[in-house]
Amino acid sequence: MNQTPKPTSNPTPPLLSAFGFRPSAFGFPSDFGSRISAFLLSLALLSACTFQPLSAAPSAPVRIIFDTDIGNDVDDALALSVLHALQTRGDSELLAVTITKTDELAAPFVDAMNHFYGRPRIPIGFTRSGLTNEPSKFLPLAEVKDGGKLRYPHRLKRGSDTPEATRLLRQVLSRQPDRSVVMVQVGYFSNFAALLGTPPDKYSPLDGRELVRQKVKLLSVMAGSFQTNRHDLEYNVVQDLPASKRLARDWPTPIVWSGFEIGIALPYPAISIERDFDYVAHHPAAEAYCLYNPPPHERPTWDLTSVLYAVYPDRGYFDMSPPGTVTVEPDGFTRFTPGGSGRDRYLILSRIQGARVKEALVQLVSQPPRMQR
Ligand SMILES: [Ca+2]
Repeated sequence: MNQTPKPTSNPTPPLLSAFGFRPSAFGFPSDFGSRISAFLLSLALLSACTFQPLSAAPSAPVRIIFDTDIGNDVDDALALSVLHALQTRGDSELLAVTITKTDELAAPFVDAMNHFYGRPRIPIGFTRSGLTNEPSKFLPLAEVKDGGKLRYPHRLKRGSDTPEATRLLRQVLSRQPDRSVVMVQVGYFSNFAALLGTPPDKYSPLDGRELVRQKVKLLSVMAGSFQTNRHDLEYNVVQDLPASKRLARDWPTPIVWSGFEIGIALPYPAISIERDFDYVAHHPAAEAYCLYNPPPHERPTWDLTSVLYAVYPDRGYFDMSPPGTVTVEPDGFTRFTPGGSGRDRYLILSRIQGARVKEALVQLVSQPPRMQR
């Protein structure tokens, strides 16, 4: 008795390559029908892989407002580079940058980076919160001259020459389509909390909270700590604690929190700082990194993660907590309570996702400017 299994009537080959081809399908002139069937199946699979994504309409660039304490840690500068790279790729549009660090060189430094990336007209707003300023290791780069000329050309000389942050936020938000803006906060809570309390003005008949409710679809914030076995008091939360409590209590749109544990699990590779920026004599983000803490130090990428999620929420870079509510406790601890209306979620990172995120961030931070845009 012949124990060799008969070919089934189904011509589907048992093994296909990654592209849908079974190598043997083209190697034997016999069994012509199976060959054609396998070929047609391969074509179908290839079509599905190749053309299906293109049939979807390209999505509009994500409208971003970036609020930063740039000048403290250097991850803010790297995050701003990521935003410019994403805009060059057509995936986001930076509507404005607002600053919570009370250093008069913070706005000139942002202006210098915007000039470096070929976008000198991005509006910049500056806090009037009166918080104590900590000296910066890298903001003086804004004033460095080589041969009598600014190393990083820009126009702004002082932060206080710019509009007050909440005024600029109201002006910019009022011009946007409803529920279209993603606000990214990677520093103190001062500006966005103050925005909630602003009264109607010439830009909008809505108060601040209603204006946010109408124009904003998401707040992506780097703040807090959501490791269940710890009681960390995270820097961004405690610097202006009344503002943090107010925002957590009153913010009217969904919030996604990138906790301390996410960025610290993703140190920026020092080798990238050493090798990936020599396409230009001076790069503001790389130079700021070296002034802050040079290689071989590998700086956590806290602020970059909130930017990446804001623009690519559906790319699987992170997992999400269940919905719940974050409250800021009297000492600044961010307590997450699952359930309820579910305004808040926080990012979760697996080891595999970590490798993907780190690679994406390196590519984006080091992406050269495209000066014509
Ligand atoms: Ca920051």
